Amino acid sequence: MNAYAAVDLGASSGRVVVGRVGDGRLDLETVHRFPNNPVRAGGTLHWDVLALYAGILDGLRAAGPVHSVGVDAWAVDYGLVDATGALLGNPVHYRDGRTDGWRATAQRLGEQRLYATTGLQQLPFNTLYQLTAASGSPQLAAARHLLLIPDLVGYWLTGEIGAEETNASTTQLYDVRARAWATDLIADAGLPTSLFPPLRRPGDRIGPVRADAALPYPTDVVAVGSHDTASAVVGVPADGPDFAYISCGTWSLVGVELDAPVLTEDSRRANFTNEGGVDGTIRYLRNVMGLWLLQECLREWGDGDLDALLRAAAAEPAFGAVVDADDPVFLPPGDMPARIARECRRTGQSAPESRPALVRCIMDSLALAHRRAVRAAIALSGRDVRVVHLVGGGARNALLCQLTADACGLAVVAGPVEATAVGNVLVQARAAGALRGGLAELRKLARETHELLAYAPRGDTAAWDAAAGRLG
Ligand code: ADP
Ligand code: LRH
Repeated sequence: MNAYAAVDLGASSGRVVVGRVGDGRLDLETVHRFPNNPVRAGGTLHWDVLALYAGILDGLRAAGPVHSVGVDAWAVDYGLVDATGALLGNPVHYRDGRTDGWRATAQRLGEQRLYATTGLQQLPFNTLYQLTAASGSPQLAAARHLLLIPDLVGYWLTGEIGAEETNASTTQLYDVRARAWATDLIADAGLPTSLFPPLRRPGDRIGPVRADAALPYPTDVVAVGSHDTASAVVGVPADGPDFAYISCGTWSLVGVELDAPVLTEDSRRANFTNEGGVDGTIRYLRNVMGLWLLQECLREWGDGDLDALLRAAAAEPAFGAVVDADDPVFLPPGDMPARIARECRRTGQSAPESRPALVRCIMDSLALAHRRAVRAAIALSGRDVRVVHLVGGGARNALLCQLTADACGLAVVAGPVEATAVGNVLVQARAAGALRGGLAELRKLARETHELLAYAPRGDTAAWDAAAGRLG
């Protein structure tokens, strides 16, 4: 069996997972996990990208000989490198406030034109708005190449410059139908088109790992769905096309897989995105604020025992208070319990009085947001949905899985927790010729090699309708 290393950088942690593929088997082993702790310095929130790279190298050393390495990470963020290849400043975190004036840029370029070209949802941190916020800066003036986070890691590992297309599709500077950089839009945004590297597709070989990485074995880097959500969607263990997915970690990415983008006015107004998937598919989805709400409360409370807290939350009465999880007020870091309490009071509810009650409020609110996004995805795409696949770290949260099934009125199948690494490894194995077929064949292997948990809806629809009504 060949071994492949999946480097998966999430907003809350990074990991290196070794996947062994062959004879109908897919064995995964997480060989290294490291924290991803953003750092505020000089008034700006940064990713600690060198600490992440050090974690990646440690993980690849621990992995032992692998046929290839694939790198995926969160979307939209980037490093700028100059003509000598030097990184110009630390990549800025998408939760930094520098893009607060994004709407003026959107209006100048035309919101309808932006959607018609890129199919992308409006999020304040889209690469377009990060770049326009940085316009006139010395870094941008000195920049020769823009490298999205997985492409930056690929560059350090191989010396090769490029942009993998699933992640390029999240920049709002990529033409979703032409599958090419939207050069007119880039120029109209006042950005040099030369910044944007040649595109590569999942499965393309990027190059051999350089001696400089000091790995104890030779190997190649191969492009995967380098947007973590694109790899997670490959790892969804669906049987047939009539499924919705929730890739549930720091964010919940909620949607369906389509063959072509939906660029209607209704879709634009619902802020649904058409991101590029592996094999030319479209990930038609919405960003729901996700377990970020819980992560930030835990950070405030000094972490603690998550299992015990979730058990206590399950014993709390349902719908004590609910908030609109998607409210942009929750986007920045810090002060989360107080912000949630404020939102409860602002909407005429009493704020949760204990930690378990607050966690229950988050779980009910996330389940409601999942329901809203699943229903909108179905209505806007016309896709039949029989089952909701919930993958990522959230698949470990039985309360959230059950509440999501109840709220959606659909069966939820939970797992794999490491769907992103699964999708990353499967695409590498196919590129190596060890697997054949399309996404259905790759998913069959994910399904047959992972324990999945099914949650049936418990039928209290009226209560969920009433709770949804409270959000307006
Ligand atoms: P990301 O890739 O965005 O960093 P993950 O997919 O790794 O996120 O998911 C992380 C989340 O998974 C955590 O914030 C936590 O809420 C949830 N999680 C992880 N382990 C458990 C567990 N044992 N029980 C419940 N939830 C868990
Ligand atoms: C999830 C994710 C998501 C993006 C966000 C920035 O990790 O990639 O798909 O919208 O991070």
